[in-house]
Amino acid sequence: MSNQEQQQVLGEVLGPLSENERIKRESNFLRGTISQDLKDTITGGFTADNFQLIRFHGMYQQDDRDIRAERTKQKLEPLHNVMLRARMPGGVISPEQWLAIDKFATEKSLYGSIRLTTRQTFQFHGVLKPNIKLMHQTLNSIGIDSIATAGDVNRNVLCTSNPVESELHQQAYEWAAKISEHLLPKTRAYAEIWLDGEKLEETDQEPILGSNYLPRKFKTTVAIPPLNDVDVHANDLNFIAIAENGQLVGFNVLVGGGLAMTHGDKSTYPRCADDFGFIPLEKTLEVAAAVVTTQRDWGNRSNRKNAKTKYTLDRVGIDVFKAEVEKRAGVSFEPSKPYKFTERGDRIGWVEGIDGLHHLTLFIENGRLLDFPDKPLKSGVAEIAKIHKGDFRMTANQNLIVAGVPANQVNKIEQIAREHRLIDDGNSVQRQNSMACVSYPTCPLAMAEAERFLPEFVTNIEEILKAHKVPTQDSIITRITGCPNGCGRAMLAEIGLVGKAPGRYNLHLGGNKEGTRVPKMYKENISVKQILQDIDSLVSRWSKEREDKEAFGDFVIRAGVIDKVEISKRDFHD
Ligand code: SRM
Ligand code: SF4
Repeated sequence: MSNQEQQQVLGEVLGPLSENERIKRESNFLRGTISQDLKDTITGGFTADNFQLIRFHGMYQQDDRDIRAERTKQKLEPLHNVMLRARMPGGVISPEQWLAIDKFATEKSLYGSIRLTTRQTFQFHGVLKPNIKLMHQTLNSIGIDSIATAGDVNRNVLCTSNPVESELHQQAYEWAAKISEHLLPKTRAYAEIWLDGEKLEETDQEPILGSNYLPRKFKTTVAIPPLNDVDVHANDLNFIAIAENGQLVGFNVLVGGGLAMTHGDKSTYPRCADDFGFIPLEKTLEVAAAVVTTQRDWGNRSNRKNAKTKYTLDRVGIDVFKAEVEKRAGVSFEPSKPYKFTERGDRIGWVEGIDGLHHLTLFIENGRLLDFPDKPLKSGVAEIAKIHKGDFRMTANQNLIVAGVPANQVNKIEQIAREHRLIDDGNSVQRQNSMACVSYPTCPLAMAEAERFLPEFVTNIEEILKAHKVPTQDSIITRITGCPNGCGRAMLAEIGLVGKAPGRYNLHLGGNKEGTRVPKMYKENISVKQILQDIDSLVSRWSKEREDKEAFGDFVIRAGVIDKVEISKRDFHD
């Protein structure tokens, strides 16, 4: 049944299909005319539909917004380049792969950085057209691709990072990789265009995604309680690992999370995922495919702002959606098995795994790995990669784990990390629990600074906490996002700033430590000075009135400063 027929069955016709639907339909399974565009030396950019289609191949066309006006004045086109986002299920990368991506970023990108993202992978920023094919071929030579890390498909599958409980982590990671493979586009377009793959006679087939792909981006995680380091409620589909005697036996399935909204549009809102119930391990791939195909067929293809799974659930009803998934997967969800998330951030520093290996989580502020004048972070990781025998794990909080270190290498790796300021004892717990999206200068959608503003903002928060004598081990999960798309996951923070205009943000309060509650808007479109004044007076009250170890996000709700968001559709905007 087509999407429109399905919508009629559900009693609704949602309007004419969006332009993106035409682009996908006419793309010949995501090929478009990308190959021709690549040879066009008149422009550094991609033209017409290809601008959108390269996203399905893991790239976005960008330009440096800091120099855009100056180039326009000089009658030059913007300095078009691409940002590439790699596919790294579970964020696992070997030292050999690391050294190769480090070399490419240094030699062939405009910024020279490796940017760890909030979805456990890395991005190159600023790759010019003549280097794009080389980039894909370099990645391919080390077993990395960027298929489906953007566009209307299932994105990079996340998995809880820290391999302390090694066996369970290994099993969960293997499922993340299997789910990623299962839901991946099957078109040969990527191989043909970037890797000069052979053109086959037979037509491509997309049994799960369909020839029109999904109505919108789709995000999946595998989480291992009690850690919610992947922030499940930002995702369409989540598999919560349930273990018995240290062995994975199945998953609780959570559907319909997502954080984006549009300023001034009340039909959009951040939303936590709903619990569908427990499934045994052997049903995992069927359930993943059933959720994806239900969203594929029922998602809104007319209005992209209401197209994600969270809106489909609220439109058709959670029970109707769940029943359809059960039918398609041939499964009945059992009642969810008990589990509890207790924390979110990464455990910075060393931990010893049950297998006796050691794991070092490095705090990388904003995920930006670059050689800063006083902090040669990128070189530091490369030096570690030269001697490290385990692997690296990128976390969903933009940090990096040096995983699987034998006892006799701990001191050496620690020494390198300290020499390059990858370990800095001066970083407060507050700083380690703060995060921002990329925003300026590369993000075309940015409305206010985020990554470049975060360090200074955190210093201000640290001063406020100190002035009110908040114990140093206590912190407030603080996140900044340069626009309401929410890439820095401010919509699951205790204090969330959402960019409105340069120097102005909406201030949200009331998320919790576990990441299971969306914060509500406290004040709209206010200056940084006003934000700091408000936080100062609220922290002052919190320090005096908090109960026992009450967290800031819980306090502001109990004290009546802000209302609790229980059901987003009902509570978020009221
Ligand atoms: Fe994002 C678009 C960066 C995680 C919601 N995001 C973008 C783009 C590509 C801008 C664009 O469309 O041209 C940004 C590129 C900036 C740059 O220069 O690098 C961008 N998003 C990022 C990253 C790099 C932020 C970071 O600081 O780490 C994250 C990359 C993740 C990855 O590796 O795949 C990133 N984006 C997120 C998250 C958080 C998450 O998934 O945990 C969200 C909110 C969760 C969600 O999806 O609801 C998020 N990004 C968006 C949206 C809004 C989607 C929507 O539902 O409407 C957009 C805009 C869009 O899709 O139209 C967007
Ligand atoms: Fe860009 Fe907005 Fe995402 Fe920040 S939240 S990276 S400004 S799209």
